[in-house]
Amino acid sequence: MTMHTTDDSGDQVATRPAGSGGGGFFWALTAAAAVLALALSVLGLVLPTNNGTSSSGGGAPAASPGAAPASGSASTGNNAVLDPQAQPSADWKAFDPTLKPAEGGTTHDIKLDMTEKVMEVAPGVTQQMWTFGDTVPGPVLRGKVGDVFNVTVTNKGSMTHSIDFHASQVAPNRLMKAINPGESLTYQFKAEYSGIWMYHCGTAPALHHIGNGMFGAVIIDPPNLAPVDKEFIFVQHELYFGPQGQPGDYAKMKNEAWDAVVFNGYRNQYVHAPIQAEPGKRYRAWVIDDGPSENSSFHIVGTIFDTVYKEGGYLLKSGNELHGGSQALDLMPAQGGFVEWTFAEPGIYTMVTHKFANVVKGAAGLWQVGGAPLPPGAGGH
Ligand SMILES: [Cu+2]
Repeated sequence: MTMHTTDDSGDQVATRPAGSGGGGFFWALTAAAAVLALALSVLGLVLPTNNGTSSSGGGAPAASPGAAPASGSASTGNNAVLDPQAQPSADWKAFDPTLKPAEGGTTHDIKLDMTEKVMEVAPGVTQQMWTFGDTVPGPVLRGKVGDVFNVTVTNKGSMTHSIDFHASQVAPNRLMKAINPGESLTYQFKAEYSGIWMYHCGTAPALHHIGNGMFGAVIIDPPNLAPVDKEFIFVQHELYFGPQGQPGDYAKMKNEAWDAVVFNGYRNQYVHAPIQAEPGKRYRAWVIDDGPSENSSFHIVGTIFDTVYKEGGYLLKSGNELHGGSQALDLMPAQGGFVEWTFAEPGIYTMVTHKFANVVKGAAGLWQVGGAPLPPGAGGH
């Protein structure tokens, strides 16, 4: 059995001061948050039964709408605050982590709209995200080495954006240029190298545009990629809550003061919507850290990765002569790779970034393997 320990501070979530009338720091203890408690209990962490839990809103979402901050403005002080009692809304749907194979053909004609969309990013918290393709993260583009991508990007929002494909080698001033509202740009590139590559808006301040949702991944399969039973995509990134329904807080972004670290856009997403899998099957997860600022140490409790590919090469291959295995894929912002593994037996397996301060901030998910019963509080979506 895998044992994890943590120090006694590993079980609390500190949220920022609630602002006017908020009464200072609001300590949301995980004992009150069933889903988080569950994620941690699966990890074998001991939760306090606790004391001193305060609530700023009697169960109502602890947030209030405020004036829309201009891009680049400082915090307005009335940002949304996580309510540990909140659950995902009834019509919330998880971001499907299933990754499809690359489409056939060597030319990919893709249309990508830049939009501003209010979406739920955590239970009880909605934000106006700036997106590629109406989702956070944006859609995965996938092909093979040598493929050509013709991506026509149209700005359907109200502010200027741009796009930067790390999979490309181009003059930034030619293609990563400003796309004003209503304008389009066709960004053509040839995928000359394999890997999982970040794409993002690069309009100043890029920190705000990336921190508010404008990122995604391009996957260029390495030659002779081994077959697996199923592939998945996990984009780790941070969330910096602004006022309810408004863009994320730029001052927090500058201070690396994230409210949540998540996989694929939503806090504890795959605790609310556990991923289905079967023992004995071979899985591959492509993982990229789209930041903008925090690192990742991707780990699935109870498994060992027998194959690891990172930033263009294999660190480890199944069947290696040293019988080497891997426990975590370490990524800095804008790095990516994939891991492969099998689940040894039915059960509930938790995936995390093994930087545990971020596990209690939403970087946790569950794999429901072989139909094993879920712990109380998990699932439902
Ligand atoms: Cu932008």
